Amino acid sequence: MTDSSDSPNVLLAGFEPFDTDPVNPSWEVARMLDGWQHGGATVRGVQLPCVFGDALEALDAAIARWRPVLVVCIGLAGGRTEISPERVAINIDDARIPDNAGRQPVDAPVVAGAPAAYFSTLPIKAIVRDLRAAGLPASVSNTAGTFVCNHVFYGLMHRLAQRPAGGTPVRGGFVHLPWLPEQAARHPGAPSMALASQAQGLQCVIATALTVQHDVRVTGGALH
Ligand code: PCA
Repeated sequence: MTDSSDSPNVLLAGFEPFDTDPVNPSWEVARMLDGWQHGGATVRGVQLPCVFGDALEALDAAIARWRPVLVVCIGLAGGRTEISPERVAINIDDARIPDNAGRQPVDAPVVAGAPAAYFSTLPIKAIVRDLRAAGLPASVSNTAGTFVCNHVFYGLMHRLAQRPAGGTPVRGGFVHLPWLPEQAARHPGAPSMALASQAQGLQCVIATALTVQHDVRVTGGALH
C-alpha cells in the first residue's frame, strides 16, 4: 500500500514484544489505530523491532514512507500505573537486559557527538490534562529509561532537530504505556490498563498534539 492521498499522516510507532512478555501493548495500540482519522489526518501504525540500531532504521523507513506531520512513538513500561508522556530523551544506551538481537550496549551514545538530551516537542502537559479529563490515568514522566525506548525517542528527536530550516516542522515524542491486564496477572500486585483504554488514550494524545500548538503552563514535575 502506498500513500496516494494528500491528507497528512500521523506516524504511530509501537514495539514488538521483548524480554519475557509475549505481547506489547504499544504494538497492539498502534495496530488498532492504524487508519484512524482525526482532523483530516490519518494514523499510520508501524511496528519497530526491540533492537538497538535496527529500531531507528525501521523508524527512518516509516518516516520516509509516510512523511508524517506528527510522530508519536509508544512503548511498554511494565509496572507504571499511568499513560506517561515522556519529557526528555537522553543520549545514552545502557541496557540492563539484552535486546531482541542479544545486543546490550553499556554507556554508549545513541548518536556520537550529538547533544546530551532533547525535549519532547509534544504538548505533554496538555496531553496529561486531556487524558485525565477523559477519565484516563496519566502523568508526565521525566525519564524514558536507557533501553530501546529512550534510544528511539532520542533518535527521533535528533532526526527532527536536523531537518532543514524552512521546511514544515514535524512534532514528535514518546509515550510509555502500562502493562495490559493479562500481563500484570503474571506479576501479582502490579498495575495494568485495558487495551481499549490505552487505545482511547492514544487517540487523545494524537488529537491534542494535532490541535494544541503551545503547551499549557501547569505543574507536572516530580520531587524525585
Ligand atoms: N519498552 C522498552 C523497549 C520496547 C518497549 O516497548 C523500553 O521501555 O525501553
